[in-house]
Amino acid sequence: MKQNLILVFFLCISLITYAQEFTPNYNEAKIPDFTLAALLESTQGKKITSTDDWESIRRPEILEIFKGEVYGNIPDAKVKTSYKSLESSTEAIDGKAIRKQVRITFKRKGKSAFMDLLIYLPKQAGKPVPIFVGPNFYGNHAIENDPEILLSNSWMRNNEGMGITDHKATEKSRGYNSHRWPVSYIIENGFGVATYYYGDIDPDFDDGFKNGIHALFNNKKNNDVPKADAWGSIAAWAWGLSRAMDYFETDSAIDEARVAVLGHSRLGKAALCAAAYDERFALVISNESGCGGAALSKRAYGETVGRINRVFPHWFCDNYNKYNENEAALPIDQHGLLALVAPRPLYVASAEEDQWADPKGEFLSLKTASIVYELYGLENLIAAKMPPVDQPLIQGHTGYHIRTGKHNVLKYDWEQFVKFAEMHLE
Ligand code: GTR
Repeated sequence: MKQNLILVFFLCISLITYAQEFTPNYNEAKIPDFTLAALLESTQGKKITSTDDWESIRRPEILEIFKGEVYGNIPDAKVKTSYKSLESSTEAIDGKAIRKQVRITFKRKGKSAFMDLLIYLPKQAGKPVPIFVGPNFYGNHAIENDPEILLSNSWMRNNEGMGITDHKATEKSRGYNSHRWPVSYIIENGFGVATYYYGDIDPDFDDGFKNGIHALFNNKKNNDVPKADAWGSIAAWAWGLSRAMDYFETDSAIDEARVAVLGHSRLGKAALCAAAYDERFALVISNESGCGGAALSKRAYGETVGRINRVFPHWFCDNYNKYNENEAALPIDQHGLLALVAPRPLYVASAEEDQWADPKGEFLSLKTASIVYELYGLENLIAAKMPPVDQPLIQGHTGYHIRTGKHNVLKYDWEQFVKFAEMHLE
């Protein structure tokens, strides 16, 4: 009897595992037929023919869908914010740059959280500079081999290669990701660059909203159970970007009207979310943001909504689970998110070997969103074909490239981002 029970138990476990096993589709012929929601038609069926109608009717409708069904709503409640300079220097990056490390502390109802913003600015600017801002994966100290960057003490995903065990960073990770952040190159081109460690705002694991910035907004009455449309981690990381923007507004060396927000992968999703929710960002760059970022979900190519929600249950709001293996029911696809960026310049980057993120789905999403740029009378990608690898396509306010290689951010990607930003922010 006991043996039979054990057998039944293992049978159940293997059935559950089998049911959850995921085989991505990489075959264009197997993509389901799908229809994308019309961007220029309201839910009531009204044709959107002017930018006024877009801004007053359709854009708010689409934004509400992303807040209610995808990334979740950021609470309205105010937090008390203060800034403290932790360190600064006018001799950074071989004397070419100013470095600032600013702690932004958030307080609410007796709880507090913080994010440390690392900023490099070109030295001889003579006027407020345009700046790139994006979150980073392994602490500010990992983005540049600069001994003065404060080593992060925040919870971190373990990474053997970087010497991160027990969720704590060590000196070994200093500068480890500098290939993703060519600070010197950015500075030489007249831009500032700022970053914060994403785990300061929300450690990247499912903790039921107990830590990071979520903790400040927990609703005790609700026994800390978030509502189905409450913000997940991506919206929290986006919130952090908006707090960086608040800081820029107080720093006279930075031109807050020329801020380019960018992110890679899950942080690319966060950058797009930030730009959709907060219109102060002047230019947006998505690097290989894939599923739940720039890519069309209804293609279900590579990573899918169901798979992302199961593996990363804390990233999106709970309502997003409705679309697991059910993309057809999505009231809007990710082209709607890109459209929310319009008319601000928008660049989407893919990599050939990053099929998991569906490069073609990222391109088609941008192309479809271009109809809103057209409404603004701006040159766009609406009639464009997907360009060959390593041949960036920039048409007015929209840009796209697919480069050779893997899921990563390389100097090549930054060269295109800087070129695009020079066209629009300089
Ligand atoms: C993957 C995830 C992707 C992407 C990536 C990353 O595991 O499936 O959606 O976000 O992580 O952020 O590196």
